[in-house]
Order: sequence, then structure tokens, then C-alpha cells
Amino acid sequence: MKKIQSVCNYCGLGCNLDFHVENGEIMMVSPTENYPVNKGFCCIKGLNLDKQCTKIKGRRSPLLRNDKNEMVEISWKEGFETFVKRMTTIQKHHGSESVAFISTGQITTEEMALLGHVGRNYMGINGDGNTRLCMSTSVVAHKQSFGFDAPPYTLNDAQLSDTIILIGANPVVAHPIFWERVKDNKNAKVITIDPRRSETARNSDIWVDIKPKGDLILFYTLANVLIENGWIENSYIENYTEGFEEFKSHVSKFTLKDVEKITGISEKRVLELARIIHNGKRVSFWWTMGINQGYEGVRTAQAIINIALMTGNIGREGTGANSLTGQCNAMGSRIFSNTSGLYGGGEYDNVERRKAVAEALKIEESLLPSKPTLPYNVIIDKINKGEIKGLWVISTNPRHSWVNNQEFKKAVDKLEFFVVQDIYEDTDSAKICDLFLPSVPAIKKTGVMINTERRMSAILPILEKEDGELTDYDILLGIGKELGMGRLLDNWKTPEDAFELMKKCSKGMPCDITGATYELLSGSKGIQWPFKEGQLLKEDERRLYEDNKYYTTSKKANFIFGDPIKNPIEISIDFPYTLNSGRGTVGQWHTQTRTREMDVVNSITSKEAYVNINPELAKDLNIEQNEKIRLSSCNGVKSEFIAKITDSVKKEHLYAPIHYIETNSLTPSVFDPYSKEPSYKMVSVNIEKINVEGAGGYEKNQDR
Ligand SMILES: Nc1nc2c(c(=O)[nH]1)N[C@H]1C(S)=C(S)[C@@H](COP(=O)(O)OP(=O)(O)OC[C@H]3O[C@@H](n4cnc5c(=O)[nH]c(N)nc54)[C@H](O)[C@@H]3O)O[C@H]1N2
Ligand SMILES: Nc1nc2c(c(=O)[nH]1)N[C@H]1C(S)=C(S)[C@@H](COP(=O)(O)OP(=O)(O)OC[C@H]3O[C@@H](n4cnc5c(=O)[nH]c(N)nc54)[C@H](O)[C@@H]3O)O[C@H]1N2
Ligand code: SF4
Ligand SMILES: [Mo]
Repeated sequence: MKKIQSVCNYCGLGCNLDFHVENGEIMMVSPTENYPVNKGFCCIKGLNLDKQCTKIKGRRSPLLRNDKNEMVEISWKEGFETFVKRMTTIQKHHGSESVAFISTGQITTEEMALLGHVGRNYMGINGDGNTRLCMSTSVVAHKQSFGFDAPPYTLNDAQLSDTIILIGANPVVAHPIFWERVKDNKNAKVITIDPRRSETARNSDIWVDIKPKGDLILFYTLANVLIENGWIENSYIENYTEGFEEFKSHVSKFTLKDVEKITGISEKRVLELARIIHNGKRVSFWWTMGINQGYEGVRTAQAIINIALMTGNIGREGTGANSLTGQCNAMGSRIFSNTSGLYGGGEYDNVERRKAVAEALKIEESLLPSKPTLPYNVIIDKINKGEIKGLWVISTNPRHSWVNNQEFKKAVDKLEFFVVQDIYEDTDSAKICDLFLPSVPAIKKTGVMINTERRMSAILPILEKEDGELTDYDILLGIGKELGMGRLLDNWKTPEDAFELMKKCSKGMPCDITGATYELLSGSKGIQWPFKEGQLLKEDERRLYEDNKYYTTSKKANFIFGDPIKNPIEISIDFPYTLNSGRGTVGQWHTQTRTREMDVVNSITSKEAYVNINPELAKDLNIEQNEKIRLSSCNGVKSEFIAKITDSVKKEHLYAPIHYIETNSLTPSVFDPYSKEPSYKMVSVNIEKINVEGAGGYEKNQDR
């Protein structure tokens, strides 16, 4: 039996797994023992990674919608020809930017890079990632505060901390292997800040039951309290940061006296939290979607960064203002996709970077985009306005996951040509496309993924592709050739070629990976960036900013802050409850296209959309366990859910897992002004009983 080590392509931790293969079949999957991330553990999704396109077979050739509105099989040649003919015709008539793509954090770095070359460089189109729904808040926060999108930590910091503060993060469900490491650290006090008594909050030493979106005020008040008590590291602030005096004066407005009204946390508890931060010798802050997906997410993330900076809790063991990534290759998308910045980082108007990247790719500089992509929400708006007429969706399922998701359906109805490239032809998005391009899943691919702590890991083909099967890389090459890119593809023949190009683009940048090779990565412990040519790999875990130098021009970190803005979502008499959303169970992944192949998960998870409701509220409204109820949202849409009664939500709150299409039918189009990340986590809704006479005015969700 052959044993092949590869990376799990679900969550951003990037556990490594050993695939035991015999006669072209995966006999067993086991977690790699000495891999620094997961050290011989993994979650149920990783263990079941053999089940990709097995029960639900993948296709070997594309599907095209015919005049009778049926999807019919066509050859790959016809697929590429149709793609190119339709997209370029639209561009000819309506300008190059009348076509766009939306991609993902779940394909290999090489595929992202090639997509950026074909789509952004050659076709001249806008293309954003679903990472906009997830990590863009952290990206902007890092760039402004640190001078580069460079998260400080290594996962081991969770084990070296004496105080672990989890903010808007539920790792018990979303990052289980990270949670293992938190639990392993018996010396740490674990504090979870979450409006919900999540699985993580229940298992923490302290649950800070903040009001939804109260975080910015909480962190500004904490900063003020820390300053007033002199609980700050003056020498760190003086030597390694900029803007502290302005920040100090800004936060002086946020006093203990006012804190409870907005955050729901009493003066005493806020003071206690400040004291815990002060008493900690190695305090680490970890945030995820409870912060990123907010209408003022960027400033909130920076408020966390500011506290780490002013207390000197960064660049040392067990510390850091640390944002965990969601998807397996979100970090690849952030730095090597040519969407919001040049390959290897840098803005599109940075003369030096343009020159360096053009030279690395051996292309004319004029071929590089001159500006960042239009963000996801603007792409959808422009489709609805009729300005964008062709859309290409790769490895994401926006009909389900996009905010206010019926707007996506409306947008698709306006498109002249809609292409979906996925491993399954029956996703909610693929079902409504004109052309479906089937890719094989990651277990048949070669490439590199970059995890949450900047660790590159090798994806190796566990199974051979069968006749007619193509990877996303093959598909992109096919499209590029058909577009007539010719010699522009000479340096992109294989994934390894693309990796070599990305190495060159990264040279001299904070994410320099010139020292990495496929050979070094394969069967290894992974390699964190930066890793420069000639550098020796001395330790398995490396953090950034140990030298207290940041990537800004002055080499100092910035205190960035702003006045809180009014929450665009209001709780009113019409919509008196707050609907929160997020991950449901360890076994369910996003829109469930992949995890539905796991019988063990199907047997224990709800088939129907459900919503958590507090026992007291259920009693007041006379709602019983498992009763079907209807939620009406401030965005004008109503959807039905099964009521699951639990005290994990407060009386005035509801929580709906994102694994059901109903949830995002209710989320309104509200975005952070800087990152354009949707403010998914807070919706105002009302509850209607379904079996009550006269509860009319409801239109059945068109999709169900
Ligand atoms: N099993 C599983 N694991 C996954 C995924 C999956 O689909 N399934 N998806 C992956 C991806 S892409 C991502 S991005 C990560 C997400 O990982 P997480 O962000 O940890 O998961 P979420 O459930 O989205 O949200 C975390 C918590 O934010 C809380 N929250 C909501 N509003 C607020 C608020 O105003 N303030 C605070 N402080 N907290 C708030 C919610 O109650 C929730 O408990 O998970 C990754 N891991
Ligand atoms: N209300 C609410 N909405 C949310 C969130 C929330 O917390 N609340 N979270 C948001 C976040 S953080 C995220 S990341 C998004 C996720 O949203 P999506 O990206 O839409 O979710 P997935 O189900 O992961 O979609 C990935 C798609 O890629 C396909 N796929 C898998 N592997 C491959 C491959 O190798 N090649 C190709 N071509 N296709 C492949 C899968 O079959 C699937 O259809 O959801 C967002 N939506
Ligand atoms: S914790 Fe994340 S990376 Fe590890 S096995 Fe589970 S889904 Fe995969
Ligand atoms: Mo995500």
C-alpha cells in the first residue's frame, strides 16, 4: 500500500493527512503524525476526504444549456470554444469589463495565479474572491496597521499563551484542531467574547456575552481603561508604533460609565477584563467572523490590534493579534491571485512592484491590471444594472452563500452568459448556469496551499485523473489557449511552472518564498513564509515581528481608529429580534456540496434549515421544539425554519447555521466601508407562526 501525505482542503488550518492508496483506491485516511499543525489529530472532515465525487459522481465533460433549457453534454473542445466565443463577444460589444469572475479560497495557489493571468492580465476583467465574504476585513486591517497583509502568529502561540482571548470565533466547531491546542494549554485562562453561548464559550473559563456588534466600543473602552491605569508598555509604544497619542485621545471618550449600554457588559466586568489583560504575561487575541463580518469590521479588528500593540503583546511567544483564516487556501488567494493586489503583494500603481512582477512573469508591464478588482458587491450591482453581462464563477456557490442571496438569482437572470466551474454539477449556482465546467477535486491535483499561519503545504495527487477529467489548472490552460494567449502561456505549462513564477514575484517582499520548492514541500512539515532562497529551515514554528519591525515605511506599526458609525441594521417594532449566523457543526462545510457525501454527517445533522431560539422566547411565542416557523427579515424576504430550542442564544437573539440556503435569503446588503465584507452576522427579523390563521402575505421561497 502506498502512503501519500497531502493537505486537507477544507479549513484554513491545513492539517496534513496520510492517504493510504492501493489499486487506485483510497483505503484509509489518517492524520500525519509529525506535522506541526495537527500532530497526529484531525477532524471528521479530514478523515473523510476520500469521499469527494464518489457518491455524487463528477463529470468528465462540460454541460451547455440548449434552446429547450436543458443541460446537454458537450466535449471539452466545444466547452472551451463556447466559453471564449460567448465571453469575447460580450466584451466586443460592451467593453472588456462587461465580463467578470468570482473565485475562491479553495483551489491551489497555482490555479489562483493562472486564473489571475488568464482573467485579470489577458482578458482584462474584474475578478474577486469569496475571500471577500471572509477575510477581506483582516486583509485591510493588516495592511493599514502592519504595512502588509502579514498575520503575526504561529499556531503554537495558542499553546504558549497564558491568556487566550477568542473574539467572534467558535473554534470548537470551525477550527477543531486549533481548539485541541488551546485545550492542551492547561496554564491558560480562556476567554470567549461572543453574543452566543457557543460551543467554545461553554468550554471557556469566561464567556463575555457581548451585545451583537458591541465589540468596537468594548475594545475602545478597554484601551481607555488600560491607558488610564498605566497598564501599557510605554517603551514598546514609543519605539515600535506610531499614532498612539492620537489614539489615546480618541479612546478617552469611551468610559466605563457608558460601556454597559452598548456592549451589555457591566463596568465591573470590563474592568476585570482589562485587569486580566494587564496581568497576563503572554496574552493572545484570536478573532474570526464575529469580527470580520461586521459593518465596521476593519476598525474593530484594528481595535484588537491596537490593544495587542499597546500592551506589547505581539512578536513574542504566546501573544499576537491573530486572525484565523477560514478556507484552506485563503492565504494563497490573498497574496497570489492578482485580484486586489499584484502577485506577491503591492498595489497596482506601485511603479517598482509593477516592474518587478512584469519581469518575473516575462510579460509587458501594460498587461498587468492598472487597478484592484471591483469588489464582489459591486460586481453583483453592475450585473443588476446591466453593465456586466458575463460571469464566471469558480469554486464557490454564491446562489447560496452570497449575502441577500435572492439578489444573486436576480443578477443571474440578467446575465447573458453564466459559467460555473465546480466539482459538482448540482450546486445551487451550477443548477442555474449556462455552461458548466467540471473540475476534479483536490485529491487529484498538484499544488500548494497556504494555511492560516502562513504555512505552505503540498497538495499531491492521491488518485490519478481518469480519461477526460481535468483539474482547474487544466481548464484554465484550455481557456487560455482558446483565447489565443499563445506564448503568454509558455511559462505556465504546469502547476510547478506557476509556483516558480509566484516565487519570483514574491522576491524581496514580506511573503518572500524564493527558498521553497516542490521537492522541499512534499512530505515535509510545511514551510511558513517568509522563506528566502538560501535560508535554512531551523524551526517548525515561526512568528513575525519578533524584531519589532513592521512593513510600513517607518517600520513602525500604526494605531488606526475611527469614530463608531451607526449600525445600518436597526432593531424595531417590526423586526424586534437579532438573527446571527455561522457554522453549525464540525461535519458540515458551508453550502454542504462536499460534506453531503459523508453519511456519518448526514445521519446526525438536520436536513432542513433550522434556527436556534431561546426557551423563554419560544414559551412567550408559544413555539414548540421542531415547529416550523417563518422569519421575516428587514431585507423584505421571508423564509421558513425549524425551531430548535436552546439556551445557547439569548432571549432576543436567534442563530441560523449557514449550511442552508434559507439563511442568506434573509441577510441584507450591508458592507464594511473599507473592506466591503458583508455584515452577515446581524440581521433584524420578526418571527411568525405558520399554523396561525391569517398569517398571510408570504411567498414561498422560489428555490424550494
Ligand atoms: N465545520 C466547519 N468549519 C469551518 C467552516 C465550515 O463551514 N464548517 N468554514 C470555515 C470558514 S471559511 C471560516 S471563515 C471559519 C469561520 O470560523 P468562525 O468565525 O469561528 O465561525 P462562525 O460560526 O462564522 O462565527 C463565529 C462566532 O461569531 C459569533 N458572533 C456573531 N456576531 C458577533 C458579534 O457581534 N461579536 C462577537 N464577538 N461575536 C459574534 C457567532 O455567534 C459565532 O459563534 O470556519 C472555517 N471552518
Ligand atoms: N450568513 C452567512 N453567510 C456566510 C457566512 C456566514 O458566516 N454567515 N460565511 C461566509 C464565508 S466566511 C465563506 S468562506 C463563504 C463560503 O461560501 P462558498 O464559497 O459559496 O461555499 P462552499 O460550499 O465552500 O463553496 C465552494 C464550492 O466549490 C466547489 N469545489 C470544491 N472543490 C473544488 C475544486 O477543486 N474546484 C472547483 N472548481 N470547485 C470546487 C464546491 O463543490 C462548492 O460548490 O460563505 C459566506 N457566507
Ligand atoms: S481541522 Fe480543518 S484542516 Fe484539519 S482536518 Fe479538520 S477541516 Fe481539515
Ligand atoms: Mo470563510
